[in-house]
Amino acid sequence: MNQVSAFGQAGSNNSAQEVEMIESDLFSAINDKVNESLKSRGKVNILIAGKTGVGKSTLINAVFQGNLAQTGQGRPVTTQTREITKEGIPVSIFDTRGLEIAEYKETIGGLAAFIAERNSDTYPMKHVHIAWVCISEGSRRVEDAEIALVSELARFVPIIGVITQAQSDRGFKNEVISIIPQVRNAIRVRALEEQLDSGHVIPVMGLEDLIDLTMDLVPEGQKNAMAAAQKISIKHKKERATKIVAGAAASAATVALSPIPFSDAALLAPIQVGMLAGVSSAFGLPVSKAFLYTLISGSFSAVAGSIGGRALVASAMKFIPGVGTVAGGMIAAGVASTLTTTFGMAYISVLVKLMESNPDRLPSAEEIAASFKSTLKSQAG
Ligand SMILES: Nc1nc2c(ncn2[C@@H]2O[C@H](COP(=O)(O)OP(=O)(O)O)[C@@H](O)[C@H]2O)c(=O)[nH]1
Ligand SMILES: [Mg+2]
Repeated sequence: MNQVSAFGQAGSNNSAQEVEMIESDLFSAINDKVNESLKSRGKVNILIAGKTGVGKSTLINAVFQGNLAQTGQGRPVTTQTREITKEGIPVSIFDTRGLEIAEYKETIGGLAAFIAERNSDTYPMKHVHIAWVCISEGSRRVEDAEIALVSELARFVPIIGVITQAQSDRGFKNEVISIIPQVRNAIRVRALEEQLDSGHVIPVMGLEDLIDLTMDLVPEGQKNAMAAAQKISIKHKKERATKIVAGAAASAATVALSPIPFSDAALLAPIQVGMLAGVSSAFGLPVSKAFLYTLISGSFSAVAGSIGGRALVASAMKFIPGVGTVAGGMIAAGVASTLTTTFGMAYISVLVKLMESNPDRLPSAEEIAASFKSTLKSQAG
């Protein structure tokens, strides 16, 4: 059996009672999976430290979704540190300045105490997971405050040296690494494109390298959140989402092995709904019940074809590959897993395509549903 036949079977006539059952299952699956996917995605906490004016806010806006530094909510956590957050974006930025002031030791002491406390919490989502220490290239100087900050923080958290407003290295990067060897690496970034006097425009640079290294250094439990919160690398979103699909495929195979007849549909649907929720959240989409509802009902209506009205959403359940076999009872483990993979990868390809074609904003639920619908339609033949 392939996906085509799964869709084919979906047209099989179910009694009204059966449709109702499926509908309520679908709603409870959506409810559960929205919460579950957000919970399992968690949140990543990033400290971004540097002197005022080095370009921290500009970097934050260039890297994260939602114009975070301008529009996020800030809340003081130490005298020189604000925690910036924004609803729906799974990151907390600890924006630290005050390295330029004479009493920088106080700044650093307060910050270290704050991180020490956070990172001794038993709950990993509380921890500060990584620090970006920003030094502007133009200054060509590593200050005592920066040296002191890094040596203090390196006890608690991996540190990346970020050389901001980069234009010409002339050995400064190696200097940074040799003066503060506790940094895992130093990365030269330019968060804004630059108009040179010659009229040349030099493009933004280094942000992908910064995200690659950050993805490497944050704990496994924070990688999905990091992939979701950043807007630089679709590659990382895709990689994390692919892992979620693989997990769902494995769960689907396990369910299909279950010896209880007729249980497959009921058990596979939540897995597949959960997979859609998980993939969406890895891509940084605002996962909500309404979003999933639009996605599922919208996507499957194409394939549902003749079925109209209220039965549409109910029947959506049956168009989830594998679930359509409800009438037939059990399906083979290999089939359940293959169908789940095909379905999940189709969804990922839709999101990648939409995000690549419009990198400046997130696609809406309706756009995603429409595109997913046409992809599924073409796959179903
Ligand atoms: N040309 C250029 N200007 C930058 C860059 N990053 C920051 N800036 C400018 O530097 C100034 C200070 O940046 P800001 O992000 O506010 O620094 P913060 O105090 O560290 O948050 C602003 O005028 C930014 O526009 C960059 O990569 N290139
Ligand atoms: Mg700032």
